[in-house]
Amino acid sequence: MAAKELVFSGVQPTGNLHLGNYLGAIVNFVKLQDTHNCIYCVVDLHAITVWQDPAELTRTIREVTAAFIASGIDPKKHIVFNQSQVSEHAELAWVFNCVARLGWLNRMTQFKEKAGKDRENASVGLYAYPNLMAADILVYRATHVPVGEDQKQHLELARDIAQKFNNDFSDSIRAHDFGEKFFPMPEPLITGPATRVMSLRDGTKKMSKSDPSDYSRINLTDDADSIAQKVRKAKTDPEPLPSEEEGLKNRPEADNLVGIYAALSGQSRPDVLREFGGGQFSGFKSTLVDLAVSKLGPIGAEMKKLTQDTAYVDAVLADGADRARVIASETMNAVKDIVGLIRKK
Ligand code: AQP
Repeated sequence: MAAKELVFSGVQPTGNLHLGNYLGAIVNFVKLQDTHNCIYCVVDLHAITVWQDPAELTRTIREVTAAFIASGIDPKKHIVFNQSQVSEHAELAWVFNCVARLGWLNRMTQFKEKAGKDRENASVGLYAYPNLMAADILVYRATHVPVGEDQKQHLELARDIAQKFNNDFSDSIRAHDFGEKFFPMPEPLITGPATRVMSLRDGTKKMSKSDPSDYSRINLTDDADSIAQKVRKAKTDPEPLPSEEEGLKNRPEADNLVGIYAALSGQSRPDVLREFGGGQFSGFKSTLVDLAVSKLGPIGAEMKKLTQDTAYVDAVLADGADRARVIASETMNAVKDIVGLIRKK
């Protein structure tokens, strides 16, 4: 089976979706629909690697689905579903638990950051998270994975797992007529001027759902007043904006706001600096507020509308899961044959 180009990516339903999720990932999901077959997943099994309130989890699964649709993802042309409805993700993850090496997982910086000092108390799921992520991608034998910069290391691990599986089972892969390699090497797509959106309160920290300060991020459901307040309060420095990119060095907050403006307006950073270079932040921030409200306002409004129609959202997820399962079960059957597990035929 030759690998065709296929896009897969996921977003965790773990709280407020923010501008980082939108610019780092969802905007690119939308663009790729024109050129690729795409599978976009609400990765709820990843969410429970940290305890989630059950009712809140159900709500956020629907909210992320609504964000996908409100941002312009077409669930009829492409596939949108939640991970737990396709059990092959968890099944393949187990096989990958047996392929990946402890040493590989020990190097994952996200686990170290999330587990913090109390590592003994972190869930086993949080530690094995990258193996499940590799399974998410490879159960569709996806070739391209649009993600933000923070997911680069996990993508490299998925490639290592694909390669080790292909090597460990090379004779069996050939014997079963799957060619030389069963899994493709998934390529990360980390593109655009905002692959790492930083906190509005601290330009050296990633904008994140779990930051205790709501002023650190712009949520997709924020209204115009909140967006305006957050942008006006965003940390900056006393210097005017530079006219060239070189002038953004060692100015993380300025760099972040310019990147956000560029990504929202569809311009390059040099274009933005040509327009605003030499000016004060106050003027730049006012224009940024107008831009952010005009881009995010309609998405937030549509999300609110969609989340009220739970029957519609649940039907989208069920339909997507049915279509995803067809592909995933084919891969899982092949994996069982390759590994030597007996399955019902
Ligand atoms: N700040 C960011 N800049 C650019 N891209 C980002 N992504 C997340 N934060 C940024 C990208 O969004 C996609 C979905 O992320 P996720 O929900 O799966 O997980 P996350 O990275 O754990 O999100 P958070 O906000 O950072 O959550 P916490 O606070 O729990 O750590 C991914 O493609 C990710 O790269």
